[in-house]
Amino acid sequence: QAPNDGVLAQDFVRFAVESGVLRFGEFKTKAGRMSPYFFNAGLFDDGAKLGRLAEFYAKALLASGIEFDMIFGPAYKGIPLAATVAVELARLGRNVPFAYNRKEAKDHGEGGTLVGAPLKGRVLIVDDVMSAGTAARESIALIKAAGATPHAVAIALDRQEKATENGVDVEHSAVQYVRNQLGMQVCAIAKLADLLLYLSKNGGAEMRVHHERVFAYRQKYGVTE
Ligand code: OMP
Repeated sequence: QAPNDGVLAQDFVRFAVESGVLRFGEFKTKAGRMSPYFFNAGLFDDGAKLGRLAEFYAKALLASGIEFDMIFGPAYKGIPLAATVAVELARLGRNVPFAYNRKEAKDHGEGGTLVGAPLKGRVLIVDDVMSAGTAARESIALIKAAGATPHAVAIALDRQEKATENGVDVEHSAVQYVRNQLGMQVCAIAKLADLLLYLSKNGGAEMRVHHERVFAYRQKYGVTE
């Protein structure tokens, strides 16, 4: 991990909380857990916020040293993310091809489900959040089917919680599975541990309550790093 990771992660958590993208309350996750926090990347909903978000991804990626030949954005939420990250990387001097998929196959015009550059070489998947890893598995299968190599994943937030397999909690997180079992590299701008650090450092009674709840959630569903 690059030495500036901690600073970038803290800046990012602050940005997400202040933009109202990272919220506190009671939310049901895709895996059916009641979570005291939720990160909704769809709320980076204007040009300035989206541009800043892309800057965080690009900086985290460059600091990670991960090598890749192209970028893939899984439909739907991954599409604007991957597109803006590709633009930002080009701005920083690292221009790479970019592709995304449709959820529905098109039977006229150009046809198929893939749009953009042909999938080949080491592909970097850009997505929002990884919890149980369902979304990542779908992208990996799609990239393999196209004859390319799913090489790395970039996400904004690693929730660091137990993955589920056939509805049952397992001991590892989705990110750990992708790293250790699939041998892929993962770059997360921030993770649950960074959120807890932010909540513990940024005083105020309200933040203390959030910290307690998020901490209790990690005790129940979290994994060790
Ligand atoms: P997995 O596909 O199970 O890894 O869950 C990731 C997806 O969960 C994301 O792509 C979102 O649709 C959703 N999600 C969030 O966006 N933010 C969260 O904080 C938590 C989830 C979630 O449902 O787990």
